[in-house]
Amino acid sequence: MDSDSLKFYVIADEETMKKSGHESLETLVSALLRGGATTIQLRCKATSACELSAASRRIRSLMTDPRTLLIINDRMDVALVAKAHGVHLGPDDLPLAVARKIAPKGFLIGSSVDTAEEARRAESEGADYLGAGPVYPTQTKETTNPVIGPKGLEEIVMAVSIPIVGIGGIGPENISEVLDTGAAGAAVVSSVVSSADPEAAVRALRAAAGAP
Ligand code: TZP
Ligand code: MG
Repeated sequence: MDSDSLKFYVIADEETMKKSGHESLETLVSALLRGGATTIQLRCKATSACELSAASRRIRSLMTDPRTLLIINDRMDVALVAKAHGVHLGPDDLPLAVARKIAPKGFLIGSSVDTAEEARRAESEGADYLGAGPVYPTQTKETTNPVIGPKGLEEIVMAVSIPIVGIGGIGPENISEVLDTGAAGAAVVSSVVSSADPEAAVRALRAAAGAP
Protein backbone atom coordinates (compact mmCIF):
# COMPACT_ATOMS: atom_id res chain seq x y z
CA MET A 1 0.00 0.00 0.00
CA ASP A 2 1.13 3.52 -0.82
CA SER A 3 0.77 5.24 2.57
CA ASP A 4 -0.22 8.50 0.78
CA SER A 5 -3.46 6.68 0.07
CA LEU A 6 -4.43 7.00 3.73
CA LYS A 7 -3.95 10.76 3.92
CA PHE A 8 -7.51 11.94 3.29
CA TYR A 9 -9.49 9.02 4.65
CA VAL A 10 -13.21 9.69 4.57
CA ILE A 11 -15.63 7.41 6.37
CA ALA A 12 -18.93 7.27 4.51
CA ASP A 13 -21.00 6.63 7.63
CA GLU A 14 -24.50 5.75 6.54
CA GLU A 15 -26.22 7.05 9.68
CA THR A 16 -24.52 10.46 9.39
CA MET A 17 -25.26 10.47 5.66
CA LYS A 18 -29.00 9.92 6.24
CA LYS A 19 -29.18 12.59 8.95
CA SER A 20 -27.49 15.02 6.58
CA GLY A 21 -29.98 14.39 3.77
CA HIS A 22 -27.60 12.92 1.19
CA GLU A 23 -29.39 10.82 -1.37
CA SER A 24 -27.36 7.60 -1.41
CA LEU A 25 -23.97 6.12 -0.65
CA GLU A 26 -23.16 6.15 -4.35
CA THR A 27 -23.80 9.87 -4.80
CA LEU A 28 -21.94 10.62 -1.57
CA VAL A 29 -18.91 8.53 -2.57
CA SER A 30 -18.85 10.08 -6.06
CA ALA A 31 -18.68 13.52 -4.44
CA LEU A 32 -15.93 12.39 -2.06
CA LEU A 33 -13.86 11.07 -4.97
CA ARG A 34 -14.31 14.30 -6.94
CA GLY A 35 -13.18 16.24 -3.88
CA GLY A 36 -9.99 14.19 -3.61
CA ALA A 37 -10.60 11.64 -0.85
CA THR A 38 -7.78 9.08 -1.00
CA THR A 39 -9.50 6.32 1.00
CA ILE A 40 -13.21 5.67 1.36
CA GLN A 41 -14.41 3.55 4.24
CA LEU A 42 -18.02 2.32 4.11
CA ARG A 43 -19.46 2.27 7.63
CA CYS A 44 -23.01 0.95 7.57
CA LYS A 45 -23.86 -0.33 11.02
CA ALA A 46 -27.55 -0.93 10.35
CA THR A 47 -27.43 -2.50 6.88
CA SER A 48 -27.70 -6.22 6.19
CA ALA A 49 -24.74 -8.05 4.68
CA CYS A 50 -26.86 -8.62 1.61
CA GLU A 51 -27.55 -4.92 0.98
CA LEU A 52 -24.07 -3.87 2.04
CA SER A 53 -22.38 -6.29 -0.34
CA ALA A 54 -24.47 -4.99 -3.25
CA ALA A 55 -23.74 -1.36 -2.36
CA SER A 56 -20.04 -2.12 -1.86
CA ARG A 57 -19.78 -3.72 -5.29
CA ARG A 58 -21.44 -0.72 -6.93
CA ILE A 59 -19.13 1.66 -5.08
CA ARG A 60 -16.06 -0.44 -5.90
CA SER A 61 -16.89 -0.03 -9.58
CA LEU A 62 -16.82 3.78 -9.18
CA MET A 63 -13.26 3.62 -7.85
CA THR A 64 -11.01 3.40 -10.85
CA ASP A 65 -7.91 5.23 -9.57
CA PRO A 66 -5.59 2.48 -8.23
CA ARG A 67 -4.26 4.80 -5.50
CA THR A 68 -7.73 5.30 -4.02
CA LEU A 69 -8.70 2.62 -1.54
CA LEU A 70 -12.07 1.15 -0.58
CA ILE A 71 -12.19 -0.21 2.95
CA ILE A 72 -15.27 -1.86 4.49
CA ASN A 73 -15.88 -1.32 8.17
CA ASP A 74 -16.51 -4.39 10.36
CA ARG A 75 -17.34 -6.94 7.64
CA MET A 76 -14.50 -9.02 6.23
CA ASP A 77 -16.96 -11.20 4.28
CA VAL A 78 -18.46 -8.19 2.52
CA ALA A 79 -15.03 -6.69 1.82
CA LEU A 80 -13.95 -9.94 0.15
CA VAL A 81 -17.02 -10.41 -2.04
CA ALA A 82 -16.97 -6.75 -3.11
CA LYS A 83 -13.25 -6.99 -3.97
CA ALA A 84 -12.63 -4.01 -1.70
CA HIS A 85 -9.01 -3.22 -0.90
CA GLY A 86 -9.49 -4.13 2.72
CA VAL A 87 -11.43 -4.20 5.95
CA HIS A 88 -11.32 -2.13 9.13
CA LEU A 89 -11.75 -4.18 12.31
CA GLY A 90 -12.52 -3.04 15.84
CA PRO A 91 -12.76 -4.85 19.16
CA ASP A 92 -16.22 -6.31 18.40
CA ASP A 93 -15.27 -7.68 14.98
CA LEU A 94 -13.42 -10.75 13.75
CA PRO A 95 -10.13 -10.92 15.66
CA LEU A 96 -7.27 -9.43 13.69
CA ALA A 97 -5.07 -12.54 13.82
CA VAL A 98 -7.95 -14.68 12.50
CA ALA A 99 -8.72 -12.21 9.71
CA ARG A 100 -5.03 -12.15 8.72
CA LYS A 101 -5.01 -15.95 8.42
CA ILE A 102 -7.88 -16.03 5.94
CA ALA A 103 -7.08 -12.81 4.04
CA PRO A 104 -5.78 -13.17 0.48
CA LYS A 105 -2.37 -11.73 -0.32
CA GLY A 106 -2.41 -7.94 -0.53
CA PHE A 107 -5.75 -7.57 1.27
CA LEU A 108 -5.47 -4.68 3.73
CA ILE A 109 -6.48 -4.97 7.36
CA GLY A 110 -6.88 -1.88 9.51
CA SER A 111 -7.47 -1.99 13.22
CA SER A 112 -8.66 0.54 15.82
CA VAL A 113 -6.36 1.27 18.77
CA ASP A 114 -6.11 3.92 21.43
CA THR A 115 -2.83 3.17 23.16
CA ALA A 116 0.75 2.46 22.10
CA GLU A 117 0.52 -0.99 23.69
CA GLU A 118 -2.57 -1.89 21.64
CA ALA A 119 -0.80 -0.54 18.57
CA ARG A 120 2.22 -2.81 19.09
CA ARG A 121 -0.06 -5.82 19.56
CA ALA A 122 -2.08 -5.03 16.43
CA GLU A 123 1.12 -4.60 14.43
CA SER A 124 2.42 -7.97 15.63
CA GLU A 125 -0.90 -9.60 14.68
CA GLY A 126 -0.58 -8.40 11.12
CA ALA A 127 -2.42 -5.07 10.81
CA ASP A 128 -1.43 -3.04 7.73
CA TYR A 129 -2.49 0.29 9.26
CA LEU A 130 -4.08 1.52 12.46
CA GLY A 131 -6.81 4.03 13.23
CA ALA A 132 -5.97 5.81 16.49
CA GLY A 133 -8.23 8.05 18.52
CA PRO A 134 -10.37 9.78 19.36
CA VAL A 135 -7.79 12.50 18.81
CA TYR A 136 -10.35 15.21 19.66
CA PRO A 137 -13.86 15.00 21.13
CA THR A 138 -16.36 13.46 18.71
CA GLN A 139 -20.15 13.29 18.55
CA THR A 140 -20.15 10.59 15.89
CA LYS A 141 -19.21 7.54 17.90
CA GLU A 142 -20.41 6.72 21.38
CA THR A 143 -17.19 5.85 23.10
CA THR A 144 -15.93 5.87 26.63
CA ASN A 145 -12.35 5.90 25.40
CA PRO A 146 -10.53 9.04 26.52
CA VAL A 147 -9.52 11.66 23.99
CA ILE A 148 -5.84 11.01 23.23
CA GLY A 149 -4.98 14.42 21.75
CA PRO A 150 -2.16 14.99 19.25
CA LYS A 151 0.35 13.94 21.92
CA GLY A 152 -1.30 10.52 22.41
CA LEU A 153 -1.45 10.13 18.65
CA GLU A 154 2.25 10.91 18.33
CA GLU A 155 3.09 8.27 20.97
CA ILE A 156 1.23 5.68 18.90
CA VAL A 157 2.96 6.83 15.69
CA MET A 158 6.35 6.40 17.42
CA ALA A 159 5.48 2.96 18.82
CA VAL A 160 5.03 1.11 15.52
CA SER A 161 6.33 1.13 11.97
CA ILE A 162 3.00 0.70 10.15
CA PRO A 163 1.03 3.81 9.08
CA ILE A 164 -1.31 5.46 11.59
CA VAL A 165 -4.48 7.36 10.77
CA GLY A 166 -5.78 9.79 13.40
CA ILE A 167 -9.55 9.78 13.94
CA GLY A 168 -12.11 11.72 15.95
CA GLY A 169 -13.12 15.36 15.72
CA ILE A 170 -10.84 16.16 12.79
CA GLY A 171 -11.60 18.96 10.33
CA PRO A 172 -9.80 21.71 8.40
CA GLU A 173 -9.09 23.56 11.66
CA ASN A 174 -6.89 20.79 13.10
CA ILE A 175 -5.82 18.45 10.27
CA SER A 176 -2.34 20.03 10.09
CA GLU A 177 -1.82 19.36 13.78
CA VAL A 178 -2.79 15.71 13.19
CA LEU A 179 -0.44 15.27 10.23
CA ASP A 180 2.38 17.03 12.11
CA THR A 181 2.43 14.09 14.56
CA GLY A 182 3.80 11.90 11.76
CA ALA A 183 0.40 10.26 11.18
CA ALA A 184 -0.05 9.04 7.60
CA GLY A 185 -3.54 10.43 7.44
CA ALA A 186 -6.69 11.77 9.02
CA ALA A 187 -9.98 9.87 9.05
CA VAL A 188 -13.09 12.02 9.16
CA VAL A 189 -16.83 11.55 9.32
CA SER A 190 -18.80 14.64 10.31
CA SER A 191 -16.58 17.39 8.94
CA VAL A 192 -17.25 15.97 5.46
CA VAL A 193 -20.37 13.78 5.58
CA SER A 194 -22.46 16.28 7.61
CA SER A 195 -21.63 19.00 5.11
CA ALA A 196 -24.25 19.99 2.54
CA ASP A 197 -21.38 19.90 0.00
CA PRO A 198 -19.13 16.92 0.77
CA GLU A 199 -17.00 17.52 -2.34
CA ALA A 200 -16.14 21.04 -1.15
CA ALA A 201 -15.58 19.73 2.38
CA VAL A 202 -12.92 17.27 1.16
CA ARG A 203 -11.29 20.07 -0.86
CA ALA A 204 -11.24 22.21 2.30
CA LEU A 205 -9.50 19.43 4.23
CA ARG A 206 -6.92 19.02 1.47
CA ALA A 207 -6.32 22.76 1.26
CA ALA A 208 -5.88 22.99 5.05
CA ALA A 209 -3.23 20.27 4.81
CA GLY A 210 -1.46 22.08 1.96
CA ALA A 211 -2.43 19.51 -0.69
CA PRO A 212 -3.51 20.61 -4.18
N1 TZP B 1 -13.75 5.94 15.88
C1 TZP B 1 -13.14 6.75 16.78
S1 TZP B 1 -13.78 8.32 16.73
C2 TZP B 1 -14.85 7.91 15.47
C3 TZP B 1 -14.70 6.59 15.13
C4 TZP B 1 -15.47 5.86 14.11
C5 TZP B 1 -15.81 8.87 14.86
C6 TZP B 1 -15.16 9.94 14.07
O1 TZP B 1 -16.14 10.81 13.58
P1 TZP B 1 -15.92 12.39 13.46
O2 TZP B 1 -17.29 12.90 13.10
O3 TZP B 1 -14.92 12.62 12.37
O4 TZP B 1 -15.48 12.87 14.81
MG1 MG C 1 -16.03 -2.43 13.98
